[in-house]
Formats: sequence, C-alpha cells, structure tokens
Amino acid sequence: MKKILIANRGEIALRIMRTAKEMGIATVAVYSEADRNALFVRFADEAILIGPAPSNQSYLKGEKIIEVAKKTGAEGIHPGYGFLSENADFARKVSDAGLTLIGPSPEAMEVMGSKLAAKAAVKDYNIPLVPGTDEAVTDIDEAEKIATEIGYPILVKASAGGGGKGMRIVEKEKDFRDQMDRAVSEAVSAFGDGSVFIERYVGSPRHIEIQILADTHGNTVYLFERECSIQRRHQKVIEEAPSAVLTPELRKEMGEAAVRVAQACNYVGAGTVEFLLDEKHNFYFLEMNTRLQVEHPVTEQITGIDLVAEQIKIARGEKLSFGQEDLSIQGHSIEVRVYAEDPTNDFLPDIGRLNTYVRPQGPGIRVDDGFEEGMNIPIHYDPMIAKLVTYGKDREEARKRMIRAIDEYQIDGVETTLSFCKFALDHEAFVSGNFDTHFVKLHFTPDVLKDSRPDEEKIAAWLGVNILKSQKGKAELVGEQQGNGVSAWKKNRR
Ligand code: MV4
Repeated sequence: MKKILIANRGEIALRIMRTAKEMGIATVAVYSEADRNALFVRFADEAILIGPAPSNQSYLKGEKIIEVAKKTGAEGIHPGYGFLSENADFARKVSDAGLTLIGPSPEAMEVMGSKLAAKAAVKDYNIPLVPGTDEAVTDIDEAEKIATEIGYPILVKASAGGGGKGMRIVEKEKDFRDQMDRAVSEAVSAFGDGSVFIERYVGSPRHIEIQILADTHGNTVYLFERECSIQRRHQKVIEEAPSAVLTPELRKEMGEAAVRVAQACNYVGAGTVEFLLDEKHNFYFLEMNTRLQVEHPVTEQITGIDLVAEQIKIARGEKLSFGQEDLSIQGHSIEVRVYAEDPTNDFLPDIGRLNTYVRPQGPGIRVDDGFEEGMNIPIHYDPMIAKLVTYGKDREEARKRMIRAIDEYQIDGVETTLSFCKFALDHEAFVSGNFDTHFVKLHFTPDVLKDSRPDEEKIAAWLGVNILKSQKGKAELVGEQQGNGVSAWKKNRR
C-alpha cells in the first residue's frame, strides 16, 4: 500500500495521515465545501472536493469516495470513525472495486451491528451476558414471564439500537406491556426494525471496553481496557486507561473474553469490545464496535502501540509483530473531549470563530485536533474541537497533568466543555476512582461552574489594579498592544 484515501475529516483525518506519513504512505483527503481551509486538507498529499457541507452530500457519499480512490490510485481507504466506518454496504463496495478497506469485513460489521446477532454469535464462546432473552420478543406473554423471572427493573433494548438509542427501563410488572409496545414502535420508527429484547437492568454499571487487534493469520490480542464511565447522555466525556478498579486477574479475564468475542465473528483489524461492570465486579458483554474509536489514544499511550499503524499493517496482510506476552501497561493516560458546547447552558453546541486558540504543551501532553486559531467551527458536523490526552507514570500524575493542561488551554470565541472537564477531574469521586455511568447526573449542575466566576472577576479586578500600579504610565501602551478594545483578561479567559 503506497497510497491511501482517508474517508473522514478533522482531527481523525489528521491523526490517520500522520501515521501514514511516518510509514511512507501517500495520503488523499476528500473534503466538503465547509472544509476547504481545514488543516487536514492541507496536510494531505492530494485533496479532492467531493461535495457540499452536509455529510449526506459529502462524507457519506460512498460511491463518490470510491471513485476518487480509483482516480487517484489509492489502494486503501481508511474510514476513521463515524460516517461510513461501520457501514457494511460501503465495506462491500470498497472490496468490489478492488480496493482494501482498512477495517474489518462487512460480515463482522453486520453481525456486530445487530445486538441480537452479536449475542447469537458469541453463544458458544463462554461470554458472560446480562440475563435476559437472546432472541427478539415475539410473544408478549412469554416475555412478561421471563421479565418476572429476571426481576424488575428490566431494560427493553432495540436490537438495531446503539449509543443508548432504543432503550427503555421498566420499573414494575404492571408497566411491562405498555413499555414494550412503546419500545417496539420506537424501534420501528427509528431503525426500521422493531426487534427488541429484554435484559436485567444493571443499576450502577461502569462502562469498560477492551481494545483488540486481530490479523489475517488468526492472531488476536487484547490491548487492555479503557474506562469510559464518565459520559453525559451517552456521549463520552472523559476516558482513561487503565481503569482504576480492574485487578490484574479481572483484566486478564475480560481481555480473554474480548478476544473470544472477536474470534466469534472472525474479526480482523482493530476493534473494541464493550462490557458493563457491576458493583460486584461481574462483567457482561454488551456489544462490539467495529472501528477505531475516538478514545484510542489512551490505549496508545499506555501500550506504546500506534493503533492506526497496526490497522494499516493488518490491512496489508502482515502478521502482528507482537503476541499477548509482549504487551504490558506502562503508566496511565487520561483523555478529555473538548467540545464547542456550553456546559452552563445544557451543553448547547456553540458554533463560531476560534478567536484565540492556544494548545497546552509540555511533558506528557498530546492534543489531537483539526483546528487553528481564526478558523470557524462548522455547524454541519460533530462539535468536538479536540481530544486532550495526558500521560503520567501513574493515575495521579496523569490527572494533575490534565488539570494543568486544561488551565493552559486558551480557547476564546466559542464556549467549550473544558471547565466541565476540570470540574470532573477535581471531583472527589473521580480522584478516588469510585464512580459509575451516573457520575455526571449525580454530581454535575451548571452552578458548580458559575460558582467560580465571581472569584475570577475578583482576581481580574485585583490584577488590573496591580498592573496599573506597577506600570504607571505604561498602562496605555498595554491597552494599545492588545488592540480592538479587548483586554488581556478577556482574551485569556477560558
Ligand atoms: C445496559 C445498562 C444497564 N443494564 N444494559 C447504554 C448504551 C448501550 N451500549 C448499552 N447501555 C446500557 N446498557 C443493562 N442490561 C446501562 C446502559 C447504560 C450505559 C452503558 C454504558 C455507558 C453509559 C451508559 C449510560 C446509561 C446506560
């Protein structure tokens, strides 16, 4: 593979191209009209405009993208995450065109795209599942009996759902029929597939996922876990590796289970196996994500392995150059997702121009982003500005480094979730590692951020007075240097 096309945009397109460059592989970017001036377009060796801003007229145009790959002589296509990355039809069209998708087979995508098919696939592989039905509910009387056996509350899930869509909690037996009816009609309208199943509701779970790599020669390894419990409405906010609660024994057990899940669907490439971990540290397989994930950097930091490079080598048919015994965890890594959203206003996306954009630097910091100062955040796509990743010899070093990095990050022009991330990292529950998927709901209200503002203003006033005192006469010059009436304080405020 001498040239690859990246069927994605922004920070992930850049991330993939950086590795390709290191491997001596030329890169082709495809971009929409909204991304004409984007960094990833300039970073690529070639860049082809594929359509207007809306994704369905650009980044989701599979056939157009394949056409560009053929025209430019790209042999492989990396789909990144989101967009076409888990689209089995696209994967099939890529291989029908004589190109290589840097990702798993369409069959594996299909099996894991359906929760019920995924459960069926792992049936004979000794994988722990949450107690429930393993087939779509067709007989409501039968289902009600099973629900009573499992015990309430139970959860109704749409087979075609994902990311929390198509789930309903049923608290009591008397609500069962009504909630089932609603769940089915919701699933029909949202996914065009009314298949639902039921599970025991695990009340306070952690979300732990295992990174796996599988080559085309039958070798599969796990690259340990990522703890992703700190999320808000199914949107992950903070991820870390390793988890603060896994013992070496549990880590091995979950890792080996994840490898069996991969084997159950003849998985090839990089993939992630999601588990729920309950309060007693029982784990249950939920689903498998058949793509590279946003939070992959924390795994790269603690294992020293470039997951994109491994994806490319696997796609070239190479054998994994390491076995399970060669892998170990070194240190600790935390990632926060920096979104252009206002945490004091229900996380409303805040589009606009990055008037100030200065990244944190220094030891143990990695910023994966796709923007520069002066650029606009387009409204058409995910509002993620950056992934801020820290690394430390242990959890506490990585955590303190993250707080330092957040303090150093200067973003002005749009509201961001940085203040919210800092709140979470400072919270006793995060510090102790004693949290679950309810962390945000349990601990966050907008006033925890507003509280710090009067102090900031006081400090600003104090600073202002003291700068004036110490610089008598130079004060006007300072004002001039800042220009356009924007004070240094305003400029630097985050
Ligand atoms: C569950 C659960 C509790 N019990 N299943 C949410 C997304 C989807 N991947 C599965 N999800 C859940 N399934 C049972 N039987 C709780 C969740 C859940 C969750 C899981 C992972 C991360 C965040 C979550 C937030 C709310 C609910």
